[in-house]
Amino acid sequence: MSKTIIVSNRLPVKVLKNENGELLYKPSEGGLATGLGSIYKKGNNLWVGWPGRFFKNKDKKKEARAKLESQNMKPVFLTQEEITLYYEGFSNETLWPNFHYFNQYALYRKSYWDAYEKVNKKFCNEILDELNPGDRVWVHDYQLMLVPQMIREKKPDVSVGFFLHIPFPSFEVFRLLPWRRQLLDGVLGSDLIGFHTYDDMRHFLSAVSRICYISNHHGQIQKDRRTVVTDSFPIGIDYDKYANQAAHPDTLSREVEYRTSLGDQKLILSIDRLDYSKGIPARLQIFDIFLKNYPQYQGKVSLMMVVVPSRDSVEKYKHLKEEVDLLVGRINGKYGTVNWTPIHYFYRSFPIEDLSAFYRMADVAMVTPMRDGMNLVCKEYVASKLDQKGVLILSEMAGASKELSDAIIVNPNDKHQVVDAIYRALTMTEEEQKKHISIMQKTLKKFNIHHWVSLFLGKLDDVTRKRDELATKVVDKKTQTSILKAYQAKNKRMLFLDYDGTLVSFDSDPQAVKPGKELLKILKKLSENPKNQVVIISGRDKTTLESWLGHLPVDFIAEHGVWLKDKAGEWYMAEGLDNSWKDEIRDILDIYVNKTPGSFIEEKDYSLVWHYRKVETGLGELRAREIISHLKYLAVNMNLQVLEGNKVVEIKNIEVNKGKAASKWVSNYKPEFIMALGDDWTDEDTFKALPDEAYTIKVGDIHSAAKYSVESPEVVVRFLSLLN
Ligand code: GDG
Repeated sequence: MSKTIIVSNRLPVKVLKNENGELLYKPSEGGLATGLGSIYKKGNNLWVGWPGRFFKNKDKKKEARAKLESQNMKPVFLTQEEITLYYEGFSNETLWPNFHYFNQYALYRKSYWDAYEKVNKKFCNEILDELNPGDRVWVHDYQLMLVPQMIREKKPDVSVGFFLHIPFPSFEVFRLLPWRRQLLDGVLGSDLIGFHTYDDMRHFLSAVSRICYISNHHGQIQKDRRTVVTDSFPIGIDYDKYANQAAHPDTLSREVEYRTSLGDQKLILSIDRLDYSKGIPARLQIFDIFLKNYPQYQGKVSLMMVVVPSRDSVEKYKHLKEEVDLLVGRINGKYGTVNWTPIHYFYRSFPIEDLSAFYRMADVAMVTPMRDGMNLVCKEYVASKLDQKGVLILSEMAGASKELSDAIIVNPNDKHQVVDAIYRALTMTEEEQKKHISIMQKTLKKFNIHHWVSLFLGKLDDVTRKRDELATKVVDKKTQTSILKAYQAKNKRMLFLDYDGTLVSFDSDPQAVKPGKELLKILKKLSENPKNQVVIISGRDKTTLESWLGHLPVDFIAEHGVWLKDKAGEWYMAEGLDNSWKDEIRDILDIYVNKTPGSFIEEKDYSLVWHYRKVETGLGELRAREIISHLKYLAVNMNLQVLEGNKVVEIKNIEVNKGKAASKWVSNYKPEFIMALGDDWTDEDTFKALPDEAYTIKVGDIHSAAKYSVESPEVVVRFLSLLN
């Protein structure tokens, strides 16, 4: 039976040791562990990750492995050095600051990168040991970006999903990373890549287009003849867990206890892990300004600030801690009285019962990170408001702001805006509070963590199913034999062969791809066979085709069907063509050439082509859209077609089309066996125009109207050499 393997840096359980030296297994309370719990605990499914502890003692290691494996977890044991370089180093001192737009903190160290690659490989090897055909793997987060491609190389047929829990930065920031290409290639080994927001996905696609030179179509990327799908899946929380916890007697008694000691004060809550991305110092400065600008609230409102220790061995985090300590001390010293402490500051974590009591008590939650992939605290706050009284102030830089538009959305850099937001929150009527909280609760209840898991895995299954359907198109040994058999069984055969990209590979110099000896030998043998009629069907001009292949007994369809020639006859032009439109269209294209450096017009007998291969990425595409919309109505009236190709826009007579020409050949000669090979969008016309029984074969991309697909011109040539 096929299985699902979840992969993340950490297992959902932490291995600890008590005073007696016995191992303890502490489950994680995180949302991800809950959401994926229903998956990895089932059947022979598995969670692969680091158990959070270094093992020197072999027996203890063995013991931990056995215990974890009995609970469907497979540990990846890492050394102290690996954790220092791969996790604290590359993950948290290179990727984390870059992805959160704190590039000034990013360290580019080769030793970090080497360890990152090595540990990713280690994870991959552990996964490969468990993988069978038909299994699916779901890799999580920035620590493991190379794993998808490493798996793909060894097991091309498994289904791999990747989810990024932190933001994906804009291209201008991402490009700063020395290993940007390797990171993208690593993730592109996936079938499905998920992000929290559409903006993250957009940034990723832009980086792929600019760094790997692969464009996308509606978020789908074609890579190595595979489709990689990207989409946005905003993560949710375990809604019921937080709602139930808020109703639990333990929570209520803690709330009463804390409320009594706080007295009759309004409470603003702030909870974060210690991190510069969370904007903690700015939040303190904002509270300072608030108390100064709204002195009537001095003695009436307190900020309860929970900062959970994190990464405190890293220098930046130590400095941040000192900065926060200093600011808290300064503000409390400045405004505090015997009866009132402005900031209740806790540098530690709390059990969920306390956390839930804080959520219940807080009149306002201030979630103002400078950058956050999603942020779950704000969602947990909303879910805990059983009486729907409370106000959420939420940074627009948190992924959650895209869903929770009923919060007071602020820019955390605009301190005065946030100060006013606090005032607005403290003076908001209960009726308004309830209105906003209830709308947000409805969203969070529906889009909970279970919904997220099933959306992602459902989509991964869909994507893999489509991939497998397409894979049946690939000409394997069996298909090849059946095509050869059909070919040999008939005496009147017609073979349509496109030239560039089909018989020969592309070259930036179009004249450099003259047919070589080998290809000419194969074409000679094919065309001299009296049972065959070979038709070269190309967009190239007739002069070049004639000079390269004119000595062979082949037919020609040149310039996409403008010029035609039977093997024994002379060149003639397709009927009903007209050139009078060219001047007017050329004038329009000139406007775009003048405002787009690097673009140029190519003039063919019956078409005009605007090329933008050398134009800045993005600008060329924008101008192409502009040209297409400019010509939309004009083209119809002038009986022209506007076609978009690979970095070109081609305008030509509606009558000119490879498909029309191919149909004409078929109806004139009535072959018993038809085969057509082509690689680009102009060949799609041929594939569509030919009768159902024709063998149509697309070279390169697998998405096509053709019935079959082969990888490259080399494969085509090998295949043609088998036809006799
Ligand atoms: C990433 C992304 C994205 C906090 N203090 C205590 C405590 N917590 C819990 C909260 C919440 C979790 O920690 C923090 O969640 P975040 O979403 O803020 O951030 P991360 O999980 O660190 O990181 C983030 C997330 O992945 C999911 O994709 O949202 O943007 O950075 O659940 O409740 N829990 C307990 N005591 C505390 O003192 N028990």
